[in-house]
Amino acid sequence: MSIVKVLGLLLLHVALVTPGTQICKDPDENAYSIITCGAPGKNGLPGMNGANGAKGEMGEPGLPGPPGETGQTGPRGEQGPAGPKGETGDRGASGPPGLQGVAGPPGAKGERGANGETGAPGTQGVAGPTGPKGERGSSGPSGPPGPKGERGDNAAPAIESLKLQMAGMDRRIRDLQSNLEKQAKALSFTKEVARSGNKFYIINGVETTYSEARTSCANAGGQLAVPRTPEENQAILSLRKQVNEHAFMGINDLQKEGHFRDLSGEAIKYFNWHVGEPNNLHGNEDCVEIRDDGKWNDDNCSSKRFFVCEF
Ligand code: MAN
Ligand code: CA
Ligand code: CA
Repeated sequence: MSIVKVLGLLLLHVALVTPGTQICKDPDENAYSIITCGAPGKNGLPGMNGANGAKGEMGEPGLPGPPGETGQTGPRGEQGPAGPKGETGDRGASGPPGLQGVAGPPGAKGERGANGETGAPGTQGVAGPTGPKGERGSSGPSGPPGPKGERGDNAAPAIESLKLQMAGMDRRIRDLQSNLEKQAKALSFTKEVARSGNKFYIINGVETTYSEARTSCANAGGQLAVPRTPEENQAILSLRKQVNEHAFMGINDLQKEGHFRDLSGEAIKYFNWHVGEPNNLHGNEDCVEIRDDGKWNDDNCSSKRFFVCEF
């Protein structure tokens, strides 16, 4: 509470105890005035100075003042810590040569050297066993003519004799030739003989087993016929037609099933099998026969058949 207010309240207390005074409040000044309700009094003496007010609040800090003057140089500080290690300097010049070192340990064994030069020939070895007889060499060149022989006997009679002999042989050959031509014509006259090239085929009209047929042909100086070409097959067929039955030929697979060979054991190269043949029916057909159409069939070797021989 301000000092003015305190003074006001004091005056009010006096007024309340003084008759003829009234306390009036000034609304603008929010203060109390003492109004004399009697005759106007004289102005009083000016009051005494009031006591000092309370200390005000601390103001804002002022602006910084100007820099002071440079002080005196301070004493020398203590030595600082060691700085970082510098970079490696340039390499120095070579020093003087050192003393000679001690000899090192022996090195590893070297590689094998090149072959030496050929030595002098050794002494002759013992002769080896006799080798096999070599093949006969080719004929050498003709030798020089021998010395002239002594004069012989007169050759004229011997030559005359030879001439006579040769003339006789000529006659015999001509007779044989004409005889053969006659026989060939006679054979061609029969239906049981056929010819293809230099081969004659003959059928004798006998039925027998394959084995006996083979023997019969051989005994006659021929063999069971083996057609090697369609022409020869045709010649054999012409004979088979004379008997109107199948006829054995010199082909079989007796040695190995399915491998048909001629009587010398050679595999045949010309075939004329009927469709479906050879079928080795019942597992028992190893001998070849020629059918009425010229085609071939394998049949049982024990069957009795006509057969054709070739000469
Ligand atoms: C008969 C025999 C056989 C032949 C057959 C064909 O059975 O001649 O060899 O394979 O006929 O049908
Ligand atoms: Ca067979
Ligand atoms: Ca058959």
